[in-house]
Amino acid sequence: MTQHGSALNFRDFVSELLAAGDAVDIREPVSPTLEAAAVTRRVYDTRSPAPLFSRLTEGDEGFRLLGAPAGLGSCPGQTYGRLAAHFGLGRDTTPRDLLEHLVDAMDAAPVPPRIVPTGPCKENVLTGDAVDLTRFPVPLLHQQDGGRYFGTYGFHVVRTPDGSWTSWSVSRTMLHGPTTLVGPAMPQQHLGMIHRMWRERGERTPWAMVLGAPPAALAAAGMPLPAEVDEDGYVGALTGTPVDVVRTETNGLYVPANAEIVLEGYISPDETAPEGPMGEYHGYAFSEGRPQPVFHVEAVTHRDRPILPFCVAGVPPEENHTVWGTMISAASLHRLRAQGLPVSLAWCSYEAATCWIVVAVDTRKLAATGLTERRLADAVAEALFGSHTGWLVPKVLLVADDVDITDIGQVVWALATRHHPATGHYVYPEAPGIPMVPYLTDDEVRAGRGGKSVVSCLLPADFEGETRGVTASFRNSFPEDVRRRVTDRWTAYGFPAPSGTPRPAA
Ligand SMILES: Cc1cc2nc3c(=O)[nH]c(=O)nc-3n(C[C@H](O)[C@H](O)[C@H](O)COP(=O)(O)O)c2cc1C
Ligand SMILES: [Mn+2]
Repeated sequence: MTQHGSALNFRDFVSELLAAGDAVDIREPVSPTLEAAAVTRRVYDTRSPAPLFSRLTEGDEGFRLLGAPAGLGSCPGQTYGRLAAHFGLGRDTTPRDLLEHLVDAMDAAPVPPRIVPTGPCKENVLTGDAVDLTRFPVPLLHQQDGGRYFGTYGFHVVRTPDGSWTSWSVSRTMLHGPTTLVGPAMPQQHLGMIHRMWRERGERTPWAMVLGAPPAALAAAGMPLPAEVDEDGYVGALTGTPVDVVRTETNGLYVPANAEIVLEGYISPDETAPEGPMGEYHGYAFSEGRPQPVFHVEAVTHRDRPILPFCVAGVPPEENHTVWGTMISAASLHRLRAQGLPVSLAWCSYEAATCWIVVAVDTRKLAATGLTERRLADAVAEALFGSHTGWLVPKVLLVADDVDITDIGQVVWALATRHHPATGHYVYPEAPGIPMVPYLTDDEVRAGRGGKSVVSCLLPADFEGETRGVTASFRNSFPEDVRRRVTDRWTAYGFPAPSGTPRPAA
């Protein structure tokens, strides 16, 4: 018996999407060389169902691919349905409810995984000469890429030498040879930190990579939880169930028992190989690859007819925005609240490609703090830019919480009408940040600092507990009886019935 449900079983997740019409089983032959990725890119752009490629022109018979595993939907009221399914939540879940769910689990006691003797991931066990990654239909994702990417929607498993901390984290891996992968392990990310601990001992880093993982586990592996926090315990708290894990064949690590594909091996202490370029989360492909650590695969285990999920990184919305951005939003919201700041929500607008986070300021609480705008901006900058989560996002927008910050239209309106260009802009040249942000100068990339800002869309009145003017909108410009009469008689006027939830008015 293996555990079930869309949060803790990838195969069930795919079945649920198919049943809901949010995935399409493609039986036409499709090439993993650019064609599958082109379909997936168009799926993101058109908000179409996720493509399950069941017949590929390369790779072993029966091996499958799933594109856009957390792409957005076009059904009104179900925009976030595929993402919500990662957590076993309803297809109509709102970003606000999802964030509160993720934040609550950060405060809950971790629920450690449960070790089980075996599971579906052991249906096929390949070791020694049988290990050959090219049996899989490894996709070429963009014509400018330096290679095929095996791991764009899977997570690394590593453990500290003293065994005290197990890390699950998402980071890309490119096919390098039949038994090797190559990919980044940035020193600020937990994969890089733990790899360094082994290197300093002169040892190989025991490593595994999990593909087609329980969707809640994948999302948690893409979440900037603090160092020394085990993502597996967070998944248990989040889903209310310990994750079933099995021991690897070769290196003593533990991996989700029902994963589609597990790669086992080690990260070489010193060997590197060129990796990239690849179209990236910010929406650009830069022209050069870089030397990165080599991952040696000594065993592969997989389910029958395995499904390899993948993300085609680039302009929004793809999984770097829908999953990574959402998980950063939750971790940042938790951090801001923990610092006692008057914050009601935080949201990495998907359209901003995880390069800004909007923070909704609770204006009723703000006035009571007595903070000036400068001191609020500094306090938010200190809370975020000094943390693992805030390292990832260079810009912070402060917006009063009369605005629904999960609605990009309202954020643009607030930015245009409330941000004062002379006084509302605070820069933090010393703040550390991810060096991948496209606009950073060479010096900033080398220093790993700068290019970070807080942009205030707060009005002076917000600091005094007052409101300036009244929003001229359906909600505020008409008395309730007129609004009700208009909505009740909508079809009688001759309009089609509004589909889904109306866009919330400010
Ligand atoms: C689809 C997806 C792809 C990602 N690709 C990378 C990547 O290639 N490199 C990287 O450092 N982080 C990548 N991330 C972000 C990390 O997973 C994230 O920052 C996470 O917090 C890292 O784990 P850690 O906090 O345990 O270090 C990706 C996230 C997602 C959801
Ligand atoms: Mn971590």
